[in-house]
Amino acid sequence: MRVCVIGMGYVGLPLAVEFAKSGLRVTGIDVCEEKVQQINAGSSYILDVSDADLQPLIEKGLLDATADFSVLREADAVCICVPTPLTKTKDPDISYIVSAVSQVQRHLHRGMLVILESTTYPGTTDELLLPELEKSGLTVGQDFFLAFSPERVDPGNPTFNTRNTPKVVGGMTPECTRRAMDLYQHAVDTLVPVSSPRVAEMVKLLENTFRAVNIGLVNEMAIMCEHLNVDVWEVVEAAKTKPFGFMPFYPGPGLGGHCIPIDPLYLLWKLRAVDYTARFIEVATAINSGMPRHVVAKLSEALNADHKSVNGSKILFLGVAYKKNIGDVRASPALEVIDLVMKKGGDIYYADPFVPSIEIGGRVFHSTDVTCGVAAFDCVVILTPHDDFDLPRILRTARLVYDTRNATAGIEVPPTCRRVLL
Ligand code: SAJ
Repeated sequence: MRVCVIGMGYVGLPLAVEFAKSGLRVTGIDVCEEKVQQINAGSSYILDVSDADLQPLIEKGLLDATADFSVLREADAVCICVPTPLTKTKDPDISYIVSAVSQVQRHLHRGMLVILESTTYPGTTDELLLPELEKSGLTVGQDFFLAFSPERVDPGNPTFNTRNTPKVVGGMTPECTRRAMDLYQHAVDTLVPVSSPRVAEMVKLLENTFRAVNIGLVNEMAIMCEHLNVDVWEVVEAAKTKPFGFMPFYPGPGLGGHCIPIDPLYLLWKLRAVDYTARFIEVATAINSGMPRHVVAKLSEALNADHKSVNGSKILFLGVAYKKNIGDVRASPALEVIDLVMKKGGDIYYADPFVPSIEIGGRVFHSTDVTCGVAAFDCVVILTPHDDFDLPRILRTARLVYDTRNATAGIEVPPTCRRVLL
C-alpha cells in the first residue's frame, strides 16, 4: 500500500514514521522545502521522532518527502494533517485544509482513501471535503473512500504515542470506515470505529472542550477561594483523594498551546451558524483568557505591599513556554502577562531553558541566566515551572516570589523571602 501524509508537523511526521515502520511505502508531503530536505536527510525536527527512527526508513526507501503533490497519483491513501488555527478575529481558519483538499481533488483516482486528521468543526468532512472531492465525478464509498480520524498526539508525552493511543475513525460509509481501519491497523494498536465523520469530529472537540471547561472551572475556583480566603491548592489536593467521579485540574496564568485554547472555539463558531450559543465554552473562554490580567493584578498587589509599583520594578518571569518541560510558546499566557506588565512600565526579564528568546510588543528579550541567583529582582514570577529550575535556590535568593503554579509547594521559604500564590 502506498500512503501519503500531507503536513509534516507534530502529527503528520510521527504518523508517517509509524506507517513506514510497519512496512508501508510512505511519502510525506509538505509545502515547506526545508522540512522536505530535513526529512530526506534523515534529520528530525519533531520532538517525538528521533533521527534514529527516521534514518533507516529513509535508507530502506520506505519513507521520503516531497513538496510535489502529484505523488498523490500513485497513492492508495492520503492522510491530511495540516494546521487548523484561528484567524485574528478568533474564527476558524480552515484555509490549510481547503488548500490540501484541492490538491487531493486534482489527483484523486479510483480506489483512493482520503482521511482528514486535522481538528475542525463538525461537518467539515461531509460539508466541505465530500463535495470538493466529488467534483472529480467519482462517487464516495464506491470509487473513492473518505473518513475523519482525529489526531491525539500529545507532544513530549513519555507514555502515549501514535501507536499506543486508541484512534477514533468515522467513514462516510461503512466501507469507508473499514478501509480507513485497514490502513490505520498498520500504525495504531487500538481502533475505535464510529458511525460518521461528524461523530469523529465531535469526539475530538468533546475531548479538548472538556479540558478547557474544567481548566476554566478550576481557574474560577481559584478566584472564588481568594474571595473566601481559602487556599485553592490545598482544596484541589484534598479533592483529588476522591477515588471516583473526580479528576484534578490546576489553576494557572491562563490557557496556552495549539489545541485547548483553539478547538472549543471551532465548536462555538459552528454552533453560532445553527443559532445555538455554547455557553459553557463562552464562560470558560472568558475566565481562561482573563487569567493573565488576574495575575498582573495580583503582581501589582504583591509589589504594592513592598511600597513598590509595577512601573520601574525589576521583574523576572520564570518559564514562558505554554506548559512545562517543552519549548512551545504558542498562545502561551506568559507572553500576555509579560506584555501587560511591560505596558505598565515593568522592567522585564525572563528565564526559560527551552526558549532562548521571545518577541513581545516589538521588543526582543533573551533568556536570563539565573544560576547566580535572583536577588537583583523586585519580584520573581513563576509562570511555567520547568523541572530544570532550582526552586529552593530561587527562594533562598529572592525577596518576593509570585508562584502562579504552586510549584514551590513543600519547599521551605526562608524569612528573607515572601511567597505569594495565584
Ligand atoms: N492547564 C492548566 N491547568 C491544568 C491543565 C492545563 O492551566 O490543569 C493549561 C496548561 O498550562 C496549558 C494549557 O492549559 O497552558 C493546555 O494544557 P494541556 O495539558 O491540555 O496541554 P496541551 O495543550 O498540550 O494538550 C494536549 C492535548 N492533546 C491533544 O489534543 C491530542 C490534550 O488533549 C491532552 O490531554 C494534553 O495534551 C495532556 O494531557 O497533556
